[in-house]
Amino acid sequence: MAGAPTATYRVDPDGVAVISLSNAPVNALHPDVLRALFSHAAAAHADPSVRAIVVTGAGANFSAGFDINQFVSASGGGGIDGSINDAICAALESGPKPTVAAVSGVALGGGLEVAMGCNARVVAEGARMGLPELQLGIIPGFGGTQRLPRLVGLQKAIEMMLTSAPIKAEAAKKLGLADALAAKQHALDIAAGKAPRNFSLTRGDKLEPLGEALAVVEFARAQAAKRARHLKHPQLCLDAIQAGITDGGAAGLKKARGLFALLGGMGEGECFAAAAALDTHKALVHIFFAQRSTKKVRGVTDAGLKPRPMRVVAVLGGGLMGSGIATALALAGVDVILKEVNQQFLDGGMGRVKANLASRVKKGKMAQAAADATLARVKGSLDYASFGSCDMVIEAVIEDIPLKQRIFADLEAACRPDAILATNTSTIDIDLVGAKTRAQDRIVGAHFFSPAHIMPLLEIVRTKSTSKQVVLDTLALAGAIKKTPVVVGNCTGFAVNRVDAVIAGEFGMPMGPFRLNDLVGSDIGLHVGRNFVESFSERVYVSHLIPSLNDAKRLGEKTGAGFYKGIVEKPADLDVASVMAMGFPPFRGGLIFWADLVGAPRIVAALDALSDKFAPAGAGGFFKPCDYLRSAAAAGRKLSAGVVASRM
Ligand code: 3H9
Repeated sequence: MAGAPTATYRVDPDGVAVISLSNAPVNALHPDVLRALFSHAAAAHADPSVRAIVVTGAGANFSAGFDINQFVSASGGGGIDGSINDAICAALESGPKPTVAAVSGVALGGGLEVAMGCNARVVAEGARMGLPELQLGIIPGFGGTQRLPRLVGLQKAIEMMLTSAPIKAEAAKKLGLADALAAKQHALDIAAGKAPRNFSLTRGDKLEPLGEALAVVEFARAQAAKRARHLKHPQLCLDAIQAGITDGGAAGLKKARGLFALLGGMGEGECFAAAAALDTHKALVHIFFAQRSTKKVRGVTDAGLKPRPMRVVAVLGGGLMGSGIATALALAGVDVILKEVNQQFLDGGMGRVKANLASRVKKGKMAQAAADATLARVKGSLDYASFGSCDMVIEAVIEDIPLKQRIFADLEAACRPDAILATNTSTIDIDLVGAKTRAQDRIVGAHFFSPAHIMPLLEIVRTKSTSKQVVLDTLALAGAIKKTPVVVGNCTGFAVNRVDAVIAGEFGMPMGPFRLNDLVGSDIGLHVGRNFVESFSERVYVSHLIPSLNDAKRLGEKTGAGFYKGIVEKPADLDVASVMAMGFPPFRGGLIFWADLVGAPRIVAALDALSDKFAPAGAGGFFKPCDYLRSAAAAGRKLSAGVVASRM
């Protein structure tokens, strides 16, 4: 179990006091960590045996910044009084002893700001440093808006803040954000006057002359407004930077200061507090935690199981989807077998993988040698001969039920009994795909979004029979190939929604066929369908879906589930899916979060008005609010309070 958030302290025989930020896993700056940091620094300054101070992080990371949980919980500053920024100046920047930050892993947000408060930074290979606060809808609040421009120059600093992108150790050294290689020696060199002691709040050598600097800020303002005209917090960040340029670092710092205003304390912090008060901040913090929560699935990730390594994965089908999936796997170091039905299709698939990699090289995302090594991981195949080596197979052929069923039966014969058999189908019931397979527990949906090597979401669709181990393994694979997983129940969700939307919304029918089926009931549909098949067999084909819905007792609204139901484990999963697959703006927090901000009554009123306008006869059609929305509005209940309940 992780220990309580704190900072540890020791004084080494060479006279260097080492303060280590300690809050696993990423040394987030919980108020208790900050309190301990400042109190140890004060002790070190007061101790005559201490010649210099090194601030570092316990474990692999320096610090990932201020503890984001504090923005969610109202527990506030934990009793800290005074200003963090004043404390950084007094304890780290301008105290009697020189301070050096020893950075490894990540120094992000408040973590980098603490490091910049020190008189020098020593950065380990592979470290990443950045100010990603804008991604959370706030601005750097521990002096980053003032110190970063003075350390790396205004243009680079603005770019780092507005894009939230971290830079690597090598770039930090080139830019002047990192100073030297060995933290202790550097601290002692500063103490002995052999190396300069820099005060990043007041130095000005990297800043452009005033007129030029203001022009840079103006340009950045226009760019930020063009990129996202809805967003106010990038402008607030630029306000704070501008104040530092016109009035000096100390004055700018005051303007950027805001922790205590946010946490109910005493600071001024106009810009920070203004950003923190916006819904954008709440939405982005929600998405931060929601994305991480999708990796935790009750009954699976807490079941004491360990994910099995996925070293060899076969992909069936080298079309757009299959080649994208193969690319994503190979990029993560997985050995891939790409199978096609003939040489021409196989050449096409391999060509697409090659083109995907070439595009990354062209964009500067990877070197040619790395692309060649990645391509070498993908082996083409026209048969199942090598499938005995596979840990997993992902089928990505055309949406044809009999074809998929045949393939899954073949896979059962060709693969090891413990290999996972996954389908990338987006429209077909997974139970149907695997209907002719004996080992139902190893069948799972792995639904990628096109282009599969770029889109960040992976829907993991589990059936009633999919084993926990298989879900866990697929979750781990998602992590390895850098996808955000969302585990959903077996249904035809998004695709069904789209079909209904097109037919009802665009074509003008009052209701899409799937919603209509749920309203009438699958049992009625089955009965009517059989009659049709008997009477008009030359015109009507036998439905595979309706009988299986009946078998699963998914009769529609009368049993609470038909084509539609709540299919996710928690509302945040829908938020993540809407952001990562549908392009829903993250600064609105995802579909359900946003709907709760707006409120069910307002949404119902708007939908009713649209229904009246476009379906005055009363049918309501596409715009008619569903019963769930209407009942939430009537009861004053949040939508997120009820979007759970996979009844699998
Ligand atoms: C800030 O600093 C504001 C200041 O300027 C001024 C304030 C007044 N706090 O992502 P992972 C947790 S704002 C709390 O799965 P990875 C995370 O929730 C901050 N928790 O791992 C997860 O918990 P769990 C600015 C945090 O290796 C666990 O750590 N900083 C924080 O893929 C592992 O995270 C940022 O925006 C945090 N700051 O990526 C950086 N950071 O295991 C945000 C992480 O319970 N963090 N956790 O699900 C990141 O970008 C990534 O987490 C990081 C690791 C790159 C660090």
